[in-house]
Amino acid sequence: MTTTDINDVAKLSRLGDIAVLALDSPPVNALSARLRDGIKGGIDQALADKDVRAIVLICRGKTFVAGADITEFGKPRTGTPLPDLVDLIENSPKAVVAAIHGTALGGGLELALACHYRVAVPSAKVGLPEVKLGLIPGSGGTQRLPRLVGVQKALELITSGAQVAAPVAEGLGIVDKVVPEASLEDAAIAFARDLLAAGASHPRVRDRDDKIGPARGKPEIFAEFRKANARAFRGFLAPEYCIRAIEAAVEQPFDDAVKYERSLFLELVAGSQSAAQRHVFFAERQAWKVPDIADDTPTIPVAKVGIIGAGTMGGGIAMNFANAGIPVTIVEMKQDALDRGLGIIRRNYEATAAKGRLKPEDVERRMGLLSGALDLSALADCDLVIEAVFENMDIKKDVFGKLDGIVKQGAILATNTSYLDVDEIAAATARPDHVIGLHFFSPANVMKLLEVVRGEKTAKPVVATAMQIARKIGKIAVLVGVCHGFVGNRMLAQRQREANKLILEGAMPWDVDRVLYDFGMPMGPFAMSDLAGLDIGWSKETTSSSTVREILCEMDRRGQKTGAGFYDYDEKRRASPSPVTEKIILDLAARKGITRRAISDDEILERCIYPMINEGAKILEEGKAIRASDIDIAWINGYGWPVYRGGPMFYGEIVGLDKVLARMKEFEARLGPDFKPAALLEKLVAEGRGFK
Ligand code: 3H9
Repeated sequence: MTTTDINDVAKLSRLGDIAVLALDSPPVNALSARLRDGIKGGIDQALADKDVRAIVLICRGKTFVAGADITEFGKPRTGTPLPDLVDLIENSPKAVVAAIHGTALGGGLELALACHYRVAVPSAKVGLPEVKLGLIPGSGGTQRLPRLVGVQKALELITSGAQVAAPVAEGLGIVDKVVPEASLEDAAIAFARDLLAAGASHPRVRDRDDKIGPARGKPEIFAEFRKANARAFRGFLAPEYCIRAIEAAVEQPFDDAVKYERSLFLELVAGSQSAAQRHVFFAERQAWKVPDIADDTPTIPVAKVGIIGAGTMGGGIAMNFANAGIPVTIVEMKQDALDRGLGIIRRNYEATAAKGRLKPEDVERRMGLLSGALDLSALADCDLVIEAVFENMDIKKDVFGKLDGIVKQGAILATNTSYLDVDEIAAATARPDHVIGLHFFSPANVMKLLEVVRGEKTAKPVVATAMQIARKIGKIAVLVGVCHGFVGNRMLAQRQREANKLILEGAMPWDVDRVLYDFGMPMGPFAMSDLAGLDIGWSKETTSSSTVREILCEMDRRGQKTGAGFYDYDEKRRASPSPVTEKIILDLAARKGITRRAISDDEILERCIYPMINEGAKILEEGKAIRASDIDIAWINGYGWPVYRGGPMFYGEIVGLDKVLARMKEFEARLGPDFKPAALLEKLVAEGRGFK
């Protein structure tokens, strides 16, 4: 065997008449310029070697090529373009076999689809996840995949970015052969030898028409797909571009359609949506990293969890742990509340099972991990106890004081408070270093975000354990500091305040909601309040008819649950603007001496969003979040901020921090100190910098 280093990431070996081009660029063999050059050099050399009759393309390390190198996007392009490489391989007169392990994703799968054959180990996965980065596959993926799997399947796979396991990929025709896990290279070489021995041709995917031909001249296939997915695709450019490129695969000659695909890709890669989604990709990975906590910080094994409170929150939290196979004891004060809570959890699981997303035996297994108790003493041997009781400082302090005396030393005591001072709660115990906030978002079994609230005295192993357990239960954790409402709710309060002011100054709730919905939020603040219930925190005894919400509650318009709130609801819970609310608003504005005026959509948006960005800047200057991108991750995963706008802080940068600051100053002059710019915002603008 002879081996040549093509460059530092590509090696070419020859075993008889088979050349093996091995790529080794950790961590994921992303197609950097160096790797692309290495592949080109290797293929050229193998083609020039008259003794080579077939080529195997394989990767070292944990995975086949996981895609283009995302860090190169948005920078000047260097090295061999991927489309050229793909053409070189597909048109190679010697058969090229891709040997896949790990994940062949994006440009990695495109490379493999240009090969004449693909073999993969059973654990391998393939997919075109570009859409998740606001892109479409840019090197023939939208052209070749439909030729192998058909139009419908290609639409599904490419617009979802889903990964397919090798055995399924074999059934779909993406992979030619699944080979034993432990012997990929040998099996790929044997596969190539068999091809040569059989004198097999080496087909090009581009020449196939059997799977796409039937869809030709049938625009309804694409129209129906768009319609069926309109909700999921709302606001995103990339899924629509994927559909157009696949339609081109069906309707246009290959070379024209590839050019079209490329033009769509280049447009998207230069646009703000993809920049936002790429930002989110890296931000999600960054959020796990805590600068002052080393990777080797010891963690506390969490084998058993206690939860106090079997209400909606406590029940949802418990499900996360049961889902991850961790036993949970739930403590409630009364048997009927406990039974109700456990009953709701069971119904939740059964509903999931009814949709086919959970096996009946898994329902039982998970329920079997949950036990109930009426006394805190049942929590003595838990490693982590999470309190999810009523949001009241005195109650929480009382609970923590008791827990401290009951739960074994070394265990973590966590509060699910959404606003309260974690340090004050910690001070009710003799182990403040083992107290932390774990702020779940409702519904806690569904929402991805977990704000991990680090108290002044929280020990590093406790923080490290919280981050680790968050990952284990499938959450995206953001580490935050103690302040009122932490990161998410503290910023939300800014938006809420402005929304309430706007409706008195001249807008209507449905105007504000429409603007924020069109911006990409799942719903506006008033629709959201109606859904949550307007009477949260409201009381008959203290109400004073001084806000629209109070007056609505006084009239028993408490939101969706009473059939009316800011909106009127029909029997199917469909909302319509309410003349009653309109009158309440007009009367209250008059009573407060406010002269109403026409308010533009732009003003609504800026007034709701810019103070949030400003508050985010204050959070950063106070050190309550580690980095701006963590704030973005919190808003995307906890509040449905549209991922294609990258989170509030990224959005501020897209708008231009100078513009945000200028508007804040205008609003401050006109509307008062609610708009006082954060010192950090002033500083960054003065220095011409962004949040990074
Ligand atoms: C594309 O291919 C476009 C083409 O169609 C057209 C081109 C013309 N680039 O996730 P992990 C880093 S678009 C650069 O923690 P895992 C990642 O940031 C691309 N870096 O590991 C992290 O760095 P750090 C289509 C990348 O085992 C480290 O690798 N492909 C890339 O949990 C480990 O990552 C995709 O969208 C990349 N492409 O999961 C696939 N990928 O350690 C994106 C990863 O410094 N990647 N890094 O934080 C993934 O989905 C996962 O990383 C993967 C591994 C499943 C591969």
